[in-house]
Amino acid sequence: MAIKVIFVGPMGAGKTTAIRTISDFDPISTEAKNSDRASVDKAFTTVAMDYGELTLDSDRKLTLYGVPGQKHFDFIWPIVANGALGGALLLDCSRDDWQESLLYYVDSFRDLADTGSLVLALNRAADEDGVADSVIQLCEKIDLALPFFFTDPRNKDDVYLLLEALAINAELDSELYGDMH
Ligand SMILES: Nc1nc2c(ncn2[C@@H]2O[C@H](COP(=O)(O)OP(=O)(O)O)[C@@H](O)[C@H]2O)c(=O)[nH]1
Ligand SMILES: [Mg+2]
Repeated sequence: MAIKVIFVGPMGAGKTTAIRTISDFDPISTEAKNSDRASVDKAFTTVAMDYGELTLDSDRKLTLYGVPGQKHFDFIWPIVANGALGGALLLDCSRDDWQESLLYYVDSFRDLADTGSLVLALNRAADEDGVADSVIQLCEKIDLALPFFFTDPRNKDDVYLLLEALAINAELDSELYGDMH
């Protein structure tokens, strides 16, 4: 069985790095060459996506998708999110606009966020307490309780932690709500 997990967030947040850190093979990346959006299929093969896999056991593997972060690719986001167990939203907290990005991407992936299968991966946070306070405030504002972790996408244990959090949330969600979503 293949279980799909997506990595989202702005450019430079660490999506490709996170997939590379845990994938069984060097992630396959497509190049952005084509801005023709007339055909989604065509666009899908030509936007900058990463793909990797993490084998769990003999009959389960995670398929890992890095979603192109640029806003002009946002038409592809719901397609990539379709059927995903969950997603990690990666943010580079050393950037001045990380809070804005958080709100923007959570809104874009609200369906995942509402089912509890979106976790925040906070990278490059110099002041973790300050960032944590800001995240809690932002989540209150948008009426969501998102799990968040301070991570370095180059660190295997950090990326595994994100996956575990997603798996636990997905399991709880289906136990509590069944197929309601
Ligand atoms: N110091 C540091 N570097 C990071 C971190 N996350 C990513 N990087 C580096 O930032 C660069 C951009 O990351 P990348 O994975 O390409 O970002 P993407 O655009 O989201 O795919 C890479 O050179 C990473 O090694 C982090 O938490 N700390
Ligand atoms: Mg990338």
